Amino acid sequence: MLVDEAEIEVHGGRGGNGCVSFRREAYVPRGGPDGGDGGKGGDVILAVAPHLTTLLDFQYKSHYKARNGEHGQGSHKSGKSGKDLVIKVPPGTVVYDAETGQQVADLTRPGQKLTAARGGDGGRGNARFATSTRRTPRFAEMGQNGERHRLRLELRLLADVGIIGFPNVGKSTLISVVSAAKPRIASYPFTTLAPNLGVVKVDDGVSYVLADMPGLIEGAAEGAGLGHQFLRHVQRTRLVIHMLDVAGIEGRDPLEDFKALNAELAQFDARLTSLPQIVALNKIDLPQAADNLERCQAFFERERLACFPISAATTQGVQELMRYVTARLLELLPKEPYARAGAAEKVFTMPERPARPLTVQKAAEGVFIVRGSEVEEMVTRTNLDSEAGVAWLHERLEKAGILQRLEDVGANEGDTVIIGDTELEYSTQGKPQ
Ligand SMILES: Nc1nc2c(ncn2[C@@H]2O[C@H](COP(=O)(O)OP(=O)(O)OP(=O)(O)O)[C@@H](O)[C@H]2O)c(=O)[nH]1
Ligand SMILES: [Mg+2]
Repeated sequence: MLVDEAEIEVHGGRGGNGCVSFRREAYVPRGGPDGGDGGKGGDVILAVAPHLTTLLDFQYKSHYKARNGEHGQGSHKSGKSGKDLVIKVPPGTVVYDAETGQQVADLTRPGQKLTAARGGDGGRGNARFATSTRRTPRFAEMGQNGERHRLRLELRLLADVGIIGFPNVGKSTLISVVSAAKPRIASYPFTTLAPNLGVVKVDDGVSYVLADMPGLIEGAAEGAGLGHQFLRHVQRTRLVIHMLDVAGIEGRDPLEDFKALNAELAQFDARLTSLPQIVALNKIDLPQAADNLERCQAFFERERLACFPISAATTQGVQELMRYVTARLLELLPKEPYARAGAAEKVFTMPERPARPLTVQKAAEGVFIVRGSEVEEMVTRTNLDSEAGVAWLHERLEKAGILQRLEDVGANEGDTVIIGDTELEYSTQGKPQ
């Protein structure tokens, strides 16, 4: 079964921590700071792999994390960057941010990529914090957390032509006679559970992809039957062969089917109604077909729609149908050379999340809550186990005016201040470094 939807979580690697270190040399009692920077965390990247056709792998593994950056070391040695994690996806994968629902990438061609979760920056080593007034910084910056995103992947097959129709009208039979595809064919409805792709070869070396869709029924746009989840594959096609069982062997009327199915397409996505349709009146080998054939042909003539009486089973009329389909398709194809490979490389990136503004609030007696992207980042990049680290944080909170804001809302020495996930003690006195 073709798996065409998946949800995954991607997590960029954490940046390595900066290092606190001082040069040690014989006869030099107090060397200068020489702690190196941490390495950058690896990115998680989605890349198109042309040989893949399903999202099946994501059923078994849904969490992906790139490698962390290595910590910096003494003697100004930087940590190594974490390796990127490349996840391969089939061409036709549309990626959404699962939290916002926003489409972030449409990965159709080899060479296209999405940087799905950036790795965090490495922390700066203490050598970077030396100034004329602070010769021996005993703190360094911690690595930044990697980005984390939940993504929804949706596979939309890249077929040029789709065959649509009610169950059992003969769609799979047609693809089996015009391409090398070998779908299951049976005399009961809903035989096709997932689209089958077949390549149709045209005389002069051109070929195109034909997709046999699972049977659609009324209510499909709302989820009835099996067809609903496959309607989106129709969105990708350039034209559709709308197949009718003109023998009406299921006891249905072919023209009623035609109208009902188009109503479903319109309801699912209004743009689908603008796709060119070519009608195939199938099963003309059966005697009952004669009753409907003339009526149907007259109807489509009035509608100015090309229609072809065929028998997919005996292949009568199939060649004429496919010749016409090919000719229409070639008209519709973009003028650029018809080749999917070698197309321009493109790297998609995740949209920036808006920075959360600074807020400083009194939550309860003696408890204050500070929020905001920038201030929370300050805290996560501080080594709170180190006294010098805490003093450095204090210095930055003061510079950013946050201590003043806390005082304004009534914070007193010794009160609790919660910044992001971290609980701190309010103090107006910075500690010596
Ligand atoms: N007599 C006759 N039978 C046909 C013709 N085309 C298909 N059939 C038969 O109709 C039945 C359904 O054919 P399929 O090709 O499986 O139909 P489908 O539209 O793919 O059906 P779903 O996958 O269920 O939507 C099978 O028993 C076929 O042998 C035809 O031209 N003439
Ligand atoms: Mg079928």
